[in-house]
Amino acid sequence: MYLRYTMLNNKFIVNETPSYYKFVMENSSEHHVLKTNIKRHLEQSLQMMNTDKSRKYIVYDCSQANPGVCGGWSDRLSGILSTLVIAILTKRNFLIKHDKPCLLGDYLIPTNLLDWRYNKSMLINKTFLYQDLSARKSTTLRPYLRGKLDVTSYFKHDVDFLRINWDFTEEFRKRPTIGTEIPWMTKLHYADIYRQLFMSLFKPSPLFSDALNKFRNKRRRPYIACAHLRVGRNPNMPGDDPRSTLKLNAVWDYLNNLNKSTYDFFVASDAEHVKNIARNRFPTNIIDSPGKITHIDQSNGNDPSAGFLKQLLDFYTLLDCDVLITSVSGFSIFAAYLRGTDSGLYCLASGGLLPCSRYTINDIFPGEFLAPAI
Ligand SMILES: Nc1nc2c(ncn2[C@@H]2O[C@H](COP(=O)(O)OP(=O)(O)O)[C@@H](O)[C@H]2O)c(=O)[nH]1
Ligand SMILES: [Mg+2]
Repeated sequence: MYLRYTMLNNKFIVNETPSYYKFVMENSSEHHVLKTNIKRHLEQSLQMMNTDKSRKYIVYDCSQANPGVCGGWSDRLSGILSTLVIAILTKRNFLIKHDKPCLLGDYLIPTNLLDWRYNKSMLINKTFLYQDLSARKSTTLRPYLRGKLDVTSYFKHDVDFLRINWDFTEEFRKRPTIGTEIPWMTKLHYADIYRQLFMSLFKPSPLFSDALNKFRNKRRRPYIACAHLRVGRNPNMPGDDPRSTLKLNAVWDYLNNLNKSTYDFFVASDAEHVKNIARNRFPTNIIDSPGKITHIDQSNGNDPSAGFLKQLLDFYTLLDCDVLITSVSGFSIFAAYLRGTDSGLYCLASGGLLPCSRYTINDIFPGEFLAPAI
């Protein structure tokens, strides 16, 4: 994540970036002790599940077999975290069943910490139930999550499939026993939880690595400045909610002031017209990912798998940028979290462009990105 590709004699070589040094500095302080602890605790939680012989399962479900929305990429990552924590609390194995719109495992595969892949043969001779707990459908579950009622009694089947698109961290933190059940949950900011979670669960599949490398080979300059500009309802996403207008000129002015012989530009967006403006303004600096912009929950006539791949390429690219401009979106917020550094991070707020941090981004972009306010 902290490697940079530089052109030398027409070949790309890999260097360490300024953000790498920032990373080393951040990791050489008290920060490091805390983060090492998180990593250890999270790994312990995952390994404990690996050795659990109860043969009972909690499965994050975003599958075509069951009804209900999964939401976009950040909704899914929130749901995966909440479901994983429920599995830890109920001492069950954790799995992911994701084939909407395509198999997650085609693009992201497990690390050696936890094999989360679901296989339907595990249902033989088992009782199972699917529950849609997305959107506002989790009211009954919540007292169990916050420890008012015994959470193990809520899940009565050998295999419980859950569709969740919220982060329930605030509920889990209300459990009087959470300090011993899941110590890392009590201490960390969302940014650190999600970064550790993502790195512990996922790595690119060979297919996705190839796609990432092809895309990275488009790089021509040593630095890359990126923006994620989420517009909301637009011809690419007709089913989406409308959002307030972005101050795009602030972004173009910022990019225009960078040294164009040393920076590539990458503008990710849910709206083609925004990308077109960027292409027209910076025709020689822009690089782009292949495929049509597609919401992963509403394909709008596009090839859903190609749309899923494009959004994942866009997301991974945002994690590697020397400059990252974010906008009001879970997609942006998660990119800021997982990037693991605040170096070159900006938030396109209602008043314009602000330097920001992965620890303040939720305050700058208020809204129900992780959990509902109720
Ligand atoms: N390819 C692509 N898709 C995007 C981009 N921004 C949003 N999307 C699509 O919109 C979905 C919604 O994203 P989500 O993470 O839920 O963020 P939010 O709805 O903006 O809070 C993503 O999963 C993508 O399918 C983008 O920059 N590139
Ligand atoms: Mg969303």
